Amino acid sequence: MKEQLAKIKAEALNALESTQAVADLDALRVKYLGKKGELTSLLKQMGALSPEERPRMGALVNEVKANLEAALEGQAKKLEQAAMEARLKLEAVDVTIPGKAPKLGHKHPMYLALDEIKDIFIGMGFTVLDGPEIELAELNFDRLNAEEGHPSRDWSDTFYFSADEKVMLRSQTSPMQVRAMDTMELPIRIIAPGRVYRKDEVDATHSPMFHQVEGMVIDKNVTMADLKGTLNTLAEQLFGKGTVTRFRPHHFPFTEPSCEMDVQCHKCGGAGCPTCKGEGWIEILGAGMIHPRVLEMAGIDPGEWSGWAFGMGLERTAMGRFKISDLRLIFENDVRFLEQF
Ligand code: 2NM
Repeated sequence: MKEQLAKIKAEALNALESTQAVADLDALRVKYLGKKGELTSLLKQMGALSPEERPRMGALVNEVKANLEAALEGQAKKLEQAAMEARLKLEAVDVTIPGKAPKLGHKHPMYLALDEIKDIFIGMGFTVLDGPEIELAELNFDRLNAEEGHPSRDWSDTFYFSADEKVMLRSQTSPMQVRAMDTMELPIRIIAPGRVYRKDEVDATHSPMFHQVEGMVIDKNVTMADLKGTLNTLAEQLFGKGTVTRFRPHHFPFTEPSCEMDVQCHKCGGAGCPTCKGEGWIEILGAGMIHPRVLEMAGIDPGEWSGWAFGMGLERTAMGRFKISDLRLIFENDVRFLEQF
């Protein structure tokens, strides 16, 4: 029986040492110390011993039991610690790994084009004005010499808010020029960039919302020469030194005389190519000397003051400069498109 006890002890300690997980320990506990375990069955055989041997054997079995319990506990601690160490290693945060750089956004191509034009005019002493997109038809049309019945006022071209056609989405930024004439001290040098709205069907070159930059100068002795000088400077700064321009007669209700400015095609130098659609010239903007009636309606004496004004569409200029073939790309805001600028 003694030998049996020694054998159980050796076996148990051996098995214990090679356990890898806490769960294995529970199995060993059941196997050796459980109700049907090997030590228990040994105790059950003690009836066969003499009364003198029984207590000594009992003490020996209890000693082995205590030894095994202590060994189980020790191994449990060891395994737990190993598991903890493994977990700590696994979950360790390496603070020396470089961080993920945040993805920075950037300006939309529309605003790159706009900021460039703003900078050019600010450099020439102009002030940039911002104003409402919901506008009075009075400021958008009447005060700009486009009276009742003017074709641009037709409801099929204009987003009115009600049948009386008094309030609308501005179709141009020129109402800002009227607001400037009403509120600012003369002389005035301003540009008014922003969104404008017209009832156009969407296609590669049209959108019911687009961007304009308009501008105006009112001072004493302002002439067409100032208009040409300033707009030639704009063309050179946008398209490069030596850019050739031409001014063609045109008609606008709010200017007299009126003109359109073309720049000679920078691609073919005027010979005609796909960029300029074989024309040799690319239309950039409309302009003119402010109509005396427009000045009068603002309470400005056209005998004392004169001025010039211009208006240009931003999308068309940006499309030419950034080689964008379809206007819709500008407004879809697909990042794969926007990332190219
Ligand atoms: C254009 C073309 C020509 C223009 C005129 C005025 C104002 F208010 F001073 F009379 N603002 N903008 C103007 C002149 C706009 O757009 C093609």
